[in-house]
Order: sequence, then C-alpha cells, then structure tokens
Amino acid sequence: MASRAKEKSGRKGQVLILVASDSDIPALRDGLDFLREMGVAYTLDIVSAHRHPEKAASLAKGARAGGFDVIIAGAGLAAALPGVVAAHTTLPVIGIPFNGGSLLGLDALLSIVQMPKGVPVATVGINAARNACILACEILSIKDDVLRQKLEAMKDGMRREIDRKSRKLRN
Ligand code: RP5
Repeated sequence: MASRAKEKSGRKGQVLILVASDSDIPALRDGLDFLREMGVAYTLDIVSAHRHPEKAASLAKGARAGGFDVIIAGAGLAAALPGVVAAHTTLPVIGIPFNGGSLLGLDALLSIVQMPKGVPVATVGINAARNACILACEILSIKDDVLRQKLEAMKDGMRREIDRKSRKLRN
C-alpha cells in the first residue's frame, strides 16, 4: 500500500485508519495511543475523497483482502471521506468529524453522520478519535477474548475513577 504517512504497532494490521489531511493527524493522537495500549495494530494513511478520489476508492476496496477488520476514516470541512470509503467496502466504517474551519467541525459532523440509507458510517463526536478507536476495539473484541478482557478492565477503571471522585466529594 503506497502511503505518505504510515504507522504500525503490534501484530497484523487490523484497523485501517484513513485521514483526509496530515493536518488531521494531531487530533488522532489520543486514539492511536489507545490502540497501542490495547495492543491493536493499525495502519494509518492519508487520502482525500476530494483531492485523491481514486486512491480513496482503491484503499477501501482493498481493505478486506488486505487483512483489515474495521476502517476508521476522519475528515474535516465538507467531509466526504468516510462516506466514500463506506461506499466501496462492506467492512464497518467508523467516521470521525474533525474540527477544522469556521464551522468548528459541525460541517464535518453533519456530512459524516447524514449518510443515505444503505451506506452507514458509525459516526463519533467531533475530534472523538479515542471513541472511534474504542469502538473499533469493541468490534474486534467480538472474536478476541484477550481484547474483550482489556476493554472490561478499561471500563472497570472508569468506574473506579468515578467512585474515587464521588468519595472525594463526600469527604
Ligand atoms: C479536510 O480539509 C481535511 O480533513 C482537513 O480537516 C481540512 C483541511 O485540510 P488541509 O487543507 O489542511 O489539507 O479535507
């Protein structure tokens, strides 16, 4: 796969992450950290539905044969990338609207979430890369008990944190 920006971690690439610009990558960091914490491999690439539509179609069409189980696609402004990717694959596609430009991500959110019937994109919140990566891990955990246990431990950690803050408030 030709790529301008590619990162791999851990085992075989299970999550394909596509962003529309290198300017989106800083907003992705929290999510990438989470995948590393979970030991989930990913491949990151830059491709634009508007600026390089042939590559967007080609990556989406080849993703399943390339060994990926889920795709995360993020873009800002008139964010077409997640929908275009979903048009070319039957893998689950998770969309991240990025906050760029004068509408602060609302443009991208509506572009990504308002997909026509038949072409779903599971859309997370604006800049919510960590949630996108958690959702990707939850999908992978359907057939991965080790990952399921790690996600359960994460949720336990969140519960403990709320309990700690609650106790602190009462004391
Ligand atoms: C979108 O346009 C990208 O996803 C990015 O959020 C925004 C600006 O892109 P650049 O002009 O910085 O490449 O396609």
